[in-house]
Amino acid sequence: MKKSRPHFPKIRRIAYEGPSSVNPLAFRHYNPTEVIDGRSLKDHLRFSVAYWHAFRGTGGDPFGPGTIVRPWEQGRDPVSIAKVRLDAAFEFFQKIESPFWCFHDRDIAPEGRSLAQTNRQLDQIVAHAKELQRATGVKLLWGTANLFSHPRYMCGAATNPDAHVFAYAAAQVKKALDVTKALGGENYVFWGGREGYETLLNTNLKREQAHLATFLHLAVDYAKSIGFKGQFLIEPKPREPTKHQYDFDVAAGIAFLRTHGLEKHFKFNIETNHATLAGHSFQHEIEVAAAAGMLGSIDANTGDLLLGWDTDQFNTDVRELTLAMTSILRAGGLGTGGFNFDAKLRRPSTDLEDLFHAHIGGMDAYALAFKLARRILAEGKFEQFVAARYASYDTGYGRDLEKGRLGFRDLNKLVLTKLGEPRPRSGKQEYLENLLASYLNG
Ligand code: XUL
Ligand code: CO
Repeated sequence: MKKSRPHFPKIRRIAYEGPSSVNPLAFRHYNPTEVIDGRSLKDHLRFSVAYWHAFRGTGGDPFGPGTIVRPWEQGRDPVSIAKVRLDAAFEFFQKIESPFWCFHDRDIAPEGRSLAQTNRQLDQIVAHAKELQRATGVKLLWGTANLFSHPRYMCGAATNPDAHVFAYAAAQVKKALDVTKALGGENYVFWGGREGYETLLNTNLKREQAHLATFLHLAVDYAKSIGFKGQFLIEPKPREPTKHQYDFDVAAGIAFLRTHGLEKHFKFNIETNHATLAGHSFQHEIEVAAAAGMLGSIDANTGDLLLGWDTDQFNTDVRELTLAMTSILRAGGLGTGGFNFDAKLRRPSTDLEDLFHAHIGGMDAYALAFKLARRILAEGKFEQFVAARYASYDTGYGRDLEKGRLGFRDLNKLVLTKLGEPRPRSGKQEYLENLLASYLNG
């Protein structure tokens, strides 16, 4: 492959310099080659760059257009620009030590005048991406289809009241699955962009949910028919863009999947900012998915406590990430998933270098959280505390109860003849919070 001029000429591959480094363009905690339990940190963490934010984000918001202008965004032919943009992206993936990337079909290639033309353009870009993946070793964590930007999807894709739009969305996802398979994607994500409603005055909720289930069944069937082995993931979000989205949170997602016989085929891609928009903590969503054996992958970002929307910021909150990591590690990790930085630069962060600062901060915070969580789990103090708290279910009538051997009559008799009044026991939250702080603060 022809070597072109670098797009980030002033920035070298980011090196690990250790916790005492003051170099803002170095890692302090993420050492990709560090081996832990026989696996490199790169393989443990499986970081991924989100193409839509890192390479299509311009800083635009509802009050004004983009502010971020990249030097490679030049020329008239959108397909040629898309190719150069991809070159810049792969240079970035390598320099930031990200082993994976993620994209929507429409992020990487422009829409044409017809679906056929759009697909041809996509094929050209995918051929280029395949070559870049081969040359750099960077892999595809997941692919997805953008079923929310184009006006045709203003009332949803799979949940659109017009069957014509459903059909179009199906054709688009068919192609996105072909493309994800061609690039060796390890997962495929459904985020329900506009799969929800603005008002019940014009909505048949039951029918829309049934259509969404049909759509997902068709995707599963098609994937099987082409031999796509990647994991399907649902990414819940409660609102924005629609007022009410059907995949509100992980619990709603599990109920939906089980209701429609889809639970064997899907896991969850949990996004921090989506969790908090739903009124949950990041760790809560991870625990709910893990309890159902459906923890799949993470969209790594955060919101802003003072803002009520999906601000998609880079997360450097080591406390929040350490709690999340303990839950992820306890659940046995993410399998084919990873940590995808679904996060964008703030509108005034216009330097090329800012893209590096942003990802370095996120990667370092996750790497530190990973190490802290491993220590916490290895020492087992929280596990022991929790185990002791539930110990009454391990023996005697408690165990019989868990095994389903006792009914209300038996329990009533037990209390009246033997047990009497329970003795309240402290939950010791403050003690536990101090214990957590002792790990975080050294
Ligand atoms: C939107 C969001 C999406 C999905 C992929 O809030 O998170 O970018 O991750 O469609
Ligand atoms: Co996301």
